[in-house]
Amino acid sequence: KGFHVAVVGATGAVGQQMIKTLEERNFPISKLTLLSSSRSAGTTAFFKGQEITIQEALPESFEGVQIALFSAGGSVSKELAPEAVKRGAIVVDNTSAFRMDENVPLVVPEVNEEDLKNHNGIIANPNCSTIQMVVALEPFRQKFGLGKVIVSTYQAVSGAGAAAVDELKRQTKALMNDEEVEPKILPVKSASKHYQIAFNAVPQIDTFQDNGFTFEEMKMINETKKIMHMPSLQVAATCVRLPIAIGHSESVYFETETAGLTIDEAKDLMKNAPGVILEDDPSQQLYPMPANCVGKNEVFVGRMRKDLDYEKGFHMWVVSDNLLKGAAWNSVQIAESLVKLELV
Ligand code: 11C
Repeated sequence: KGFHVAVVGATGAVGQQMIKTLEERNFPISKLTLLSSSRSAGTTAFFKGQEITIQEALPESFEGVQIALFSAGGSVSKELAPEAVKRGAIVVDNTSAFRMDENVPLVVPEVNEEDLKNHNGIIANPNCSTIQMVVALEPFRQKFGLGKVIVSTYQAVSGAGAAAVDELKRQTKALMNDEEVEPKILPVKSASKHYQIAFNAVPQIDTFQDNGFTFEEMKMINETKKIMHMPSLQVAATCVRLPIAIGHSESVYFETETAGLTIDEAKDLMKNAPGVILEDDPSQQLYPMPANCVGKNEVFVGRMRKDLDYEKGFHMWVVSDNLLKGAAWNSVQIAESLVKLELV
């Protein structure tokens, strides 16, 4: 027994990881339909040794599909996710198209799997930088409550797509050879100015909002509140792009609501937290780094410290593969939860 699953955006950086993750997890699949824009249609991808031709995503492509994983950009989701639902599919959408829609659960299974029970056909997968942070914060929220969260991110270029990774590689090579480079994609493809990412740090991810925060920062703020069911949680974010291909890192400061948590207990909480691997031993120079998290599904936590001035304040360093837990794995994990909860 298995399900008819579709992957929309099958040729993209996340779509490819979705196909790989479905295979690695041995997700129960009776048929896999791979869909893309007309531009990439006709190319092929392998699933369990079988070559599958990628077809153009059209409304009728979803006839008979039970689970559709979308990662082809917000406009594709807005147009085609309702068409898939109309034809009986449950959609897990990796874009920001429906995340803040109150009829759409925004789910990280380690945090709010139960919200899946309220779905109306579409389930949203949060932004990558939000996902890894809430996985690490949730055990603290459960036991001691959360008062405030302040995060600064160190994000990889693959978050901006495969073309941004190419740009980083080409720029790095060119600069090493003292050649001129013209940035074309980062920080935001559609923006009027583009900046060098090689050997640089760019404090802009996505477009600026009227309040001075970027859209990426507002995603971290609003999505965290929704996932944790804490509309009045104080959250602030500063999101920065670094010349790293894969793996987002975050410096997270948080305050518990109740006092009394010791640093040893805080580390124990992370050691036993679902989806978390604690790598924290300064005596051995052990801490998470993006280069070590590539290809892994977990969220890695280290550099845990109690704040020196505020009794309820803590600091930690949180790293994860942005294409896996941040995108493809969280989507497949949602699909696994749907099966487990008999919602599909
Ligand atoms: C980045 N976090 O690193 C973004 C990518 O809303 O799913 C993910 C965009 C999203 O650029």
